[in-house]
Amino acid sequence: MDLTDCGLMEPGHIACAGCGAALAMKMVSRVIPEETRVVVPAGCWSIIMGRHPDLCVRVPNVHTPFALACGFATGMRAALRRKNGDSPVLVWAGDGATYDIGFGALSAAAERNEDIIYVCYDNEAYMNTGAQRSSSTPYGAWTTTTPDLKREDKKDVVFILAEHGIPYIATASVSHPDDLMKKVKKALRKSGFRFILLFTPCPTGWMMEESQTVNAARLAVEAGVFPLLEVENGVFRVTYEPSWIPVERYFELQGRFKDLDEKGVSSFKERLERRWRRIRERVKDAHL
Ligand SMILES: Cc1ncc(C[n+]2csc(CCOP(=O)(O)OP(=O)(O)O)c2C)c(N)n1
Ligand code: SF4
Ligand SMILES: [Mg+2]
Repeated sequence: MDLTDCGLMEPGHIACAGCGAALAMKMVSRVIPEETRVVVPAGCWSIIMGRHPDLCVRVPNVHTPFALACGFATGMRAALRRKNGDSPVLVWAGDGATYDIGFGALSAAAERNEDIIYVCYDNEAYMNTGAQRSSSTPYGAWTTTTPDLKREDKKDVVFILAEHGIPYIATASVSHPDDLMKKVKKALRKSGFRFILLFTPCPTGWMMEESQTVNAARLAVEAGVFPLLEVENGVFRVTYEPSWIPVERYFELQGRFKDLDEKGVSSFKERLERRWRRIRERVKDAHL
């Protein structure tokens, strides 16, 4: 990847140094057309985007409350269609907005198969308000609302959305930019409700060196913690086979897992194996 190519993003922005969500937008903005309407529910990106006219991405964008993003995008796409416009409408939402507070509206828009692209930048907590747990936060992670570490699993939003039978779901990571951009391009070529989950480490909330963002994302993929997948009309495909490095190498980089003891690490590994068994089952089903 040519790191000097910022796509539609301006060279400066006000995210924390090493922000994975800012890096992800840099990649996405290299492939979306300039006329893409971007809908941003509350989250770090409400701030990062900047104030008109000093926006850090050269796209028309609108800020909405959490629960309104999908409804707003639906109406905007309908209005554009009436005007014979073919511009894509893209929701750019955090995990809190996606997995929790906006989930009802997301499910409804997916069920109606609205013609929008929904991208969730997943940093696994409510970062803009100080790292509170979301249902995307993984088991064993420290957040300000799980001082004794989270005891529940990360919600599997890919499986849930797959049950909606939407045309396209993909997961991608900032550690694999070509794969990420390829999947966004593929989503742009399709119509109907498209969902992309982007793994975007947050050095601030994960208590990690800001230089380690891409490294952490890569280790998450190689340890199988963040599977790279595509689901087309309910059919699962693993797009990258992890090398199965020990999950401890991923944990080591971050402060949020530092209190997870041996028993906790074994439990994390068991959960991971269970998750992959479910993925493999779905891939196998696709070949029956
Ligand atoms: C209904 C509602 N509840 C709470 C808030 C406060 N709030 C603003 S941003 C935010 C965090 C959003 O988290 P996420 O969607 O994961 O995005 P991130 O901040 O991590 O980028 C919260 C809780 C709000 N704006 N609206
Ligand atoms: S808190 Fe995290 S997600 Fe938010 S701007 Fe900083 S690094 Fe990015
Ligand atoms: Mg978040």
